[in-house]
Amino acid sequence: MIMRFADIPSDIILIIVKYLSAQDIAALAQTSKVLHSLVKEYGWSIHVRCTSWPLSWSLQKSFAVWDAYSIVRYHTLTDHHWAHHDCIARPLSRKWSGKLQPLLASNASRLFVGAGNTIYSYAFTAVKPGNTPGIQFEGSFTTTDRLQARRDITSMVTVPDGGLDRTLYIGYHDGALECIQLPFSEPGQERVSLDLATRDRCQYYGDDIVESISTADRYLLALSAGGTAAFLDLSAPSEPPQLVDLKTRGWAAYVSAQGTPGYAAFGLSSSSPLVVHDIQPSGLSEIPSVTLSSGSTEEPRKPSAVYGICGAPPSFPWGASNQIIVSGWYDGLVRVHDLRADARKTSYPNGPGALTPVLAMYDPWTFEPNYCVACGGGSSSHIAAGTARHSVVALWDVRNAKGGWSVHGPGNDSSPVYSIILESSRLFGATQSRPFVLDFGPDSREETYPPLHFNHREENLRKRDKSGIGFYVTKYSHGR
Ligand SMILES: *[C@@H]1O[C@H](CO)[C@@H](O)[C@H](O)[C@H]1NC(C)=O
Ligand SMILES: CC(=O)N[C@H]1CO[C@H](CO)[C@@H](O)[C@@H]1O
Repeated sequence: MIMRFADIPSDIILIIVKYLSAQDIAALAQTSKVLHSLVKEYGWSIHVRCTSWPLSWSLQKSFAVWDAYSIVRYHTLTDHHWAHHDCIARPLSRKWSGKLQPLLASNASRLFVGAGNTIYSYAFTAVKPGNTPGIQFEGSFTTTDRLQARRDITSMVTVPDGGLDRTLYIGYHDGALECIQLPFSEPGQERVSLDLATRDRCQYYGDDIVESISTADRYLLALSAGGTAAFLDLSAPSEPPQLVDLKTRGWAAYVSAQGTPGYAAFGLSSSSPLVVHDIQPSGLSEIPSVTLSSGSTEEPRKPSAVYGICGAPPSFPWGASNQIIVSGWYDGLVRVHDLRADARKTSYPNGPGALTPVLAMYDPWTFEPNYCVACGGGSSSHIAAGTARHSVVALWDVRNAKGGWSVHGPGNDSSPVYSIILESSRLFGATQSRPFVLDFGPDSREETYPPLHFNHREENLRKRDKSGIGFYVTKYSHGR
């Protein structure tokens, strides 16, 4: 007996839908009125449930109220824009005076920019389908009354605070670490002074710079420039932190709490600049369990430095795993190590094993150090690196790592990109002069972003892009 497709019961079709791509489901919906309404009613929501989507803090509030079709449409158009290197480049504020080393942090409600003694807060707006979620300037806060390099913010992360989404851990140049809950203020109010009397500043490092902070679940890990790690359990706030001396210049800390054991990864200046310490029930291990090597076979290993470390998102193409570590190196390479790989070469007896990278990438046109790395983007398959010069962000799709490309930030500052956050459709970055966004999502409008007030010196921000919303920026591909 020949069964016609139209005779297949709807519940069977909906089981098949689970395995289809968005494009296939859209094609299915075009074949008949019955299938069109079946897809409209159930198909898209099944697809949304069965797909592991890229993380997007700035979209989360809108997606919570959007219908399934609108969410799939947004992601599909975003992935298409990523594939075509098509984004809107836009500054989020006017140029700062002086050269700052800003930091970015975000949660489901806000993007925070810490620069000098100021924390700028940008709120993510919830919008109806067909619009794109906005990023609006909310206000700014100052951590000291006077501008003083010693009091500058040098590291910053968000921590869960029961949904208020206004709590940050901040590390300073003078060695202080503090937890700040930003107060509510009038919208748009600038430079609201944070009352020092009510703040709880801890000084675990003496006057050593707090170079990097990372947090996961209940753990907070801070690393000083002098190479001391402070490991805190936020669920036991009265306990003093565990201090681990890494005995070399410290740059980057990254903590992962999922899986057993969790671990801390450190970026250092050393001949073994990237090391992993396990988190044991008794605390952070004093010695590394594995060193992550550059992959170079030269012996002895040349000293290098690792400035940025991140993990992979749950929807990464290699599978959800906390065992993937992405790092940005001084020698211009971005390396990816997989702790699951068993090709550990023990280079010195009784020492920790050394793991070689599973992937290494670089921008062949500028061998600049990488200051920061992030993972996510379209299809969750991208790695981004903020490089040391010309506000260049380098991007690679791990499914085709040879096809990388780079883009200069809007304003084209002759500055490093100090900090980046990568979501599905948006890359937030910050140079010495300004925070900016590269937006790969659809439907952006002028009102999506904070209004721009330029001063006459910003000649690199005169030329608008073809959308008229962003600015013309230089892009180039890494291939010949
Ligand atoms: C940005 O700077 C680079 C090099 O510094 C230059 O090649 C490029 O043309 C500039 N792009 C724009 C849009 O000004
Ligand atoms: C990047 C980051 O730390 N995001 C946090 C923002 O806040 C949410 C809760 O609202 C946390 O789950 C995220 O981890």
